[in-house]
Amino acid sequence: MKVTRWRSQGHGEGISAAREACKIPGIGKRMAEKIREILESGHLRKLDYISESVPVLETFSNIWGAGVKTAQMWYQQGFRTLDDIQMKASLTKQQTIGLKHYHDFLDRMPREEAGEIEKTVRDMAQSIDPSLIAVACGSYRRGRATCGDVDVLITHPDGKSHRGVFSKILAGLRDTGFLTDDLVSQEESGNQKKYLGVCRLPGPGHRHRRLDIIVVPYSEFACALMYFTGSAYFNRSMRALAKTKGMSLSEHSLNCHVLRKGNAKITTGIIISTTTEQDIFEQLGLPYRKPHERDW
Ligand code: 8GT
Ligand code: MN
Ligand code: MN
Repeated sequence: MKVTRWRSQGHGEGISAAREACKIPGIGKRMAEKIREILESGHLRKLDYISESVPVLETFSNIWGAGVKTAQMWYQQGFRTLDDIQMKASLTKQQTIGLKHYHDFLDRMPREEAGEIEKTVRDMAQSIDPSLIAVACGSYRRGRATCGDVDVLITHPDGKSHRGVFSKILAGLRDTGFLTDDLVSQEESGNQKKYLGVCRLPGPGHRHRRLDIIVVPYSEFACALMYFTGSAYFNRSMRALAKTKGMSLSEHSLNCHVLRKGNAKITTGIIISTTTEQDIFEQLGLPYRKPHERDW
């Protein structure tokens, strides 16, 4: 980055020496050093480093399973391209899958395809138990035209027959070749079970798609449905609102009489029974919002 002239904001005069810069309140030794470098060379090397690294870090952190820290580490190891990563980086199992499907995962699928994936999972679930409920949440339920992945939520209205179906559904979907890779085979959160993986619809021309499958007890269905529908921003503001009312909202339940000290919960409070999303809105004193009105 070329800097031809440096003017400090609000000080009018151009700065001619780092010594002068030091006198400006708030400018310490490090900033003064940078000013000196710019004055002497018309250039700040650190900015070159940042502007060169940003697109590379973005490319790297778009690999599923690689965060900003991993991307920075790879950059520091001298890697600059996905080929470098492929040949030289040491990858976790998830990052290997992420790299293999790099372009497929970045490509958002048309909602019609998400609908077919939802149906494939639902058909498999209902071949195991016809009463199982399976709905795609996330961006699909919010009515988006394209989806980054498919988030299928599964439950059973009798409150108990959801138990044991998680592994059966996955086994069934593996046997038909629909599931191609597992990222997280089983993540448990209380009574909820979550699978994160990769699927591909049969027939030519289909790409690999990210698929999440979550099985929950029916008593948690409404809260899970709302949580996995999102958007993440919507969820955050709903949780913040609940907090202001001495309540708490999670993917498991809506609780009241929650005692907090600062940000810390002292008591978990009492679970309010919620059968539908409407119940949650009502308990929070809000008018109902359809999924497509939660897309912000
Ligand atoms: P997408 O089309 O990019 O997949 O958009 P999405 O369907 O809205 O996002 P997602 O990553 O598939 O997550 C599904 C829902 O889970 C989100 O809408 C959001 O409401 C909820 N969710 C959170 N927190 C988190 C989180 O930390 N990670 C993920 N993956 N999902 C979260 O509220
Ligand atoms: Mn999604
Ligand atoms: Mn998801």
